[in-house]
Amino acid sequence: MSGTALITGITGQDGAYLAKLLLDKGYQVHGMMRRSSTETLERIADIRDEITIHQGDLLDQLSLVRLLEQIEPTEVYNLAAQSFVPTSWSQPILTAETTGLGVTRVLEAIRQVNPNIKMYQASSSEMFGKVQETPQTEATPFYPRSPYGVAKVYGYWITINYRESYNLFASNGILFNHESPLRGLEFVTRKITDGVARIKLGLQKELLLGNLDAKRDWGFAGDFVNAMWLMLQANEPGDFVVATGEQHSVREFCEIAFSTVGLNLDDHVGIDPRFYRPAEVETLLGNPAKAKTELGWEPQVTFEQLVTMMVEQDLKRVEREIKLGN
Ligand code: NAP
Ligand code: G4F
Repeated sequence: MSGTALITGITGQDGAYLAKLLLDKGYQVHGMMRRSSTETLERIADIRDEITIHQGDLLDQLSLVRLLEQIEPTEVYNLAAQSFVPTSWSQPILTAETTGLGVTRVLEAIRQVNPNIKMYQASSSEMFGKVQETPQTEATPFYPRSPYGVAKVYGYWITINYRESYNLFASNGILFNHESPLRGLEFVTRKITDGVARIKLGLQKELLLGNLDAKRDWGFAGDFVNAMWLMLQANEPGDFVVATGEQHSVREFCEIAFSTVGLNLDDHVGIDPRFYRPAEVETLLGNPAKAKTELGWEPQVTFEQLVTMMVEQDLKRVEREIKLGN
């Protein structure tokens, strides 16, 4: 029997993929979005009529309590966050309030309104930061390297604390980087595929990036949201690494992206130190063995398929924009 789900952060990349997945499974899907003076529903435009959108904010406790009372969800997916690592240095307090304390606000609202609601917390591989072992598992100690990473460590532990203190069904997904054509343009993968499309179609000549040697375990967002759902269907709550188990550098991502359209990265990529970070996470590689064994989860899309999919979608979008004169 399907249930009623509330997704915070429904306007984001993962919110869009998760909403589609839950609709396919027969859920009633509700999304929370913060008030904005401009429209932010672009990623969920195609399912807008099948979901219910409510205004609320992770910074506002009462809005969360009211939503839970009104919607009566069986599952809450807390995806909302200030999620861009560089912004966490320029706005560390906001990041702590949203990405860190926001988790407590959701947990408190659940505890107060209905402690039987199951909760998914969007924890992150950024918590491993300056990695203490490779590959990273659920047992690897954290060493966050940004205000974002520190806020996510807080969110992780407060989720476990509410699970242990109040017996809530609350699970952490420790998700490694996951991307898609819906990824924000400021993240490196989408910045590259958008840049490749614009260079191929003659709109720009150069793509300026930061650290090309950084390595990430990149997967496809559509695969990763399935792991979120599986965590809330398990018999017991828990904490799970969700990753592909394969690592690539930013340079390798560029190489494949440029070669997809018959271009060479050396002719177009420049380095701009403005994109270096005060403290870098040089390498991340996850071991998803627990998710595979206990949840039966495995990624479906390969790294090469992911890069190609993103380049092709950006080419189509930029071509459309050119035709429309944007
Ligand atoms: P995203 O595209 O940046 O989406 C973030 C969402 O949070 C947006 O809907 C945003 O709304 C919303 N939001 C921000 N501040 C809010 C507030 N104060 N109140 C309510 N909503 C707020 O992020 P994503 O890639 O989908 O990631 C989803 C979650 O997973 C995040 O918590 C992220 O930190 C975490 N995560 C992501 C990855 C990854 O590789 N993608 C990996 C590990 C963990 P607006 O549209 O109004 O900005
Ligand atoms: O794409 P990024 O900005 O993602 P980052 O910092 O790994 O964070 C993402 O993944 C986390 C999971 O580990 C999430 F929790 C988080 O919310 C977010 O989704 O940067 C990836 C790497 C970094 O090492 C960065 O230094 O790419 C390097 N990079 C090189 N040039 C660049 C650039 N990053 C960006 N954003 N822009 C560049 O020009």
